Amino acid sequence: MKLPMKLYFSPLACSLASRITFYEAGADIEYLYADTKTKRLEDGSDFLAINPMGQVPTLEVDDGTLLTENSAILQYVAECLPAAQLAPASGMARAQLQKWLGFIGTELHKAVYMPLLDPKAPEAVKAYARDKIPLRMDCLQKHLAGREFVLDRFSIADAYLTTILNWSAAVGLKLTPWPAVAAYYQRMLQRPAVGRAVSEEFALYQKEQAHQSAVRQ
Ligand SMILES: N[C@@H](CCC(=O)N[C@@H](CS)C(=O)NCC(=O)O)C(=O)O
Repeated sequence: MKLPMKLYFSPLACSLASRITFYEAGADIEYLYADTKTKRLEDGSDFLAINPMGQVPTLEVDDGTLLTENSAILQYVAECLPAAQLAPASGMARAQLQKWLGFIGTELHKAVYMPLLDPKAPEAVKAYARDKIPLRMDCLQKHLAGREFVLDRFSIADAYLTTILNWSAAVGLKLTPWPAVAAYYQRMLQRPAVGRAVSEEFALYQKEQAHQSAVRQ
């Protein structure tokens, strides 16, 4: 199914969660590469004119409306694709989804992984972020032990969590002390839509790295 939407993305960045969501739902959209370092799109135009934060994901819908922030984008996309049942509709189940999107976005993405990924973050900042790992991973381990998904079935929370856990190797975070988390991550990668999204973006990431090192020389 083709949807009139554009996703501004960067390979293997947190925008991967939206790609996973679209693939899980069997929806086809337009993907536009945004360089989050230079804040330029592939045609050289200014990404800051589209998202003043210069961040991915940024979603553009057919009337030109722009939506930013992972949590909002994922919930909107899930609502546009109800047959895929990627988000509980209401009540406590919906609140639990929002709780996990909040946990993944603030406690994991921003508090732990972002400072560790950022080459500009001073060592003291990275040490501060590393200190936060055990409590947060222990919580995740406890929740995922004996569960297949974050909620009762695959949801946008899984798309987001898999995207974040996918950075673990890059930041030197071994998941082995948290076996339920490690097994969950491997299980998610086995899903055809997730595997496809990750491998496609990995190829794009390698291309981006090769381009950036060529430009530096
Ligand atoms: N609060 C935003 C954060 C998004 C974000 O941090 N995106 C990163 C990639 S994972 C980015 O675009 N970084 C470039 C920058 O912040 O300049 C959200 O949840 O969507």
